[in-house]
Amino acid sequence: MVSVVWRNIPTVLSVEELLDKAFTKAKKAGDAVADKDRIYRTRKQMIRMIGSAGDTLSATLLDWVRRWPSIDKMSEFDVAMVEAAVGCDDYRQSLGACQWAAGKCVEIGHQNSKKIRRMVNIPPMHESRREAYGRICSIMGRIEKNLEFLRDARDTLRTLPMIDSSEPCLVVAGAPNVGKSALISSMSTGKPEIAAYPFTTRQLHVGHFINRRLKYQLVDTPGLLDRPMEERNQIEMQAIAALEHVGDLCLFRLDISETSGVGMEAPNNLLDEVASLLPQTPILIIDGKGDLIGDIDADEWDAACEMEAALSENPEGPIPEIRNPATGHLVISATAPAGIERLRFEIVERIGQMQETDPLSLPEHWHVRDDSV
Ligand SMILES: Nc1nc2c(ncn2[C@@H]2O[C@H](COP(=O)(O)OP(=O)(O)O)[C@@H](O)[C@H]2O)c(=O)[nH]1
Ligand SMILES: [Mg+2]
Repeated sequence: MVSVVWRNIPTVLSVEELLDKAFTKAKKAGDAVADKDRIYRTRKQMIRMIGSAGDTLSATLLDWVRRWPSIDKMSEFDVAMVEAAVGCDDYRQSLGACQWAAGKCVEIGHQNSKKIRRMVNIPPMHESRREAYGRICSIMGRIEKNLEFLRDARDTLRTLPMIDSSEPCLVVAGAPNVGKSALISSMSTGKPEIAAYPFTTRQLHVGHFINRRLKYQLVDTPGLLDRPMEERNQIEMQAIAALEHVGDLCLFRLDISETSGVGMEAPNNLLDEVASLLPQTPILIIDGKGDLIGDIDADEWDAACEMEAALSENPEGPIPEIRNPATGHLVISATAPAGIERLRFEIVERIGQMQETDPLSLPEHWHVRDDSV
């Protein structure tokens, strides 16, 4: 299952633009015909024009059908995103309409060319060409709504998060303002991409880091896991179910510093809720904003920050581990930064253990040579 690169879906022209492109090309094809005999010349010209218009339209439409990702080949996560963003039925139907129109345009070309081939007078040839153009226009008129749908869908789909379900994926959850996005930024190679879930106006971050050739993806969940159950609609629940399948591990960020203004009770309720929404995903609880936690010994904290800073010079150096004496959770700070490398280490270990269940099994796409044949 390959993840969809939403940015690569091609632009879809409007019916008017598409017809303009096809008829302009057809006119050029007709003009290029040379023959001394007027009847021969006209016949050839008309046949060329019809053929060229039909072929241009059908090739363009089929190219879109081929390049727009097929729902049947998408991961569960991508299907849930398409369903929530634009609706899978309309998506399928619109591409199906393009396919149908492509076939029709070629068919019209063939039918009218056949007629023109048998004609001996010039005026009916022109008439038949005009008729073919009229039929083509009417076919295209019938898919106008579908093309409009695809044009709008493209704008929406391009903002969706891209997650490769064959690589590890970490879902970052926690209350608003707890520092989820900051965590993703501090763990990611390069700048995280900004994406959007279809049901929230808040932007989400998608980052990744590479460890031993595995790409660990980190996804934010704004507005998805941090809202009360009763406010969620069915589409959102589907997306959460998809996160459950794509997420190997959930990083739950607790904000136990005083800054977020909520007591411990609210985040604990949220943690229970996240655990019930993602029943099969192991949850790693981390205490965020470590720089603001009073319980941690200041000297120990400073030493950890120094060790963490030294890692950028010497990646093989010791990785500091800070735990909150009050909770026992790993402590991190995106601003210091501190605890980030320990968290990374922990993630890689955990995911490694999960994948070790059958050491003889090869990843899905690996080829096994069978020497017995
Ligand atoms: N002091 C401190 N502030 C942080 C830390 N992580 C995030 N913040 C701040 O907390 C605020 C919310 O962070 P953000 O990542 O946007 O939270 P999100 O809503 O969970 O994505 C921002 O102003 C961050 O600068 C941290 O480790 N320490
Ligand atoms: Mg955020």
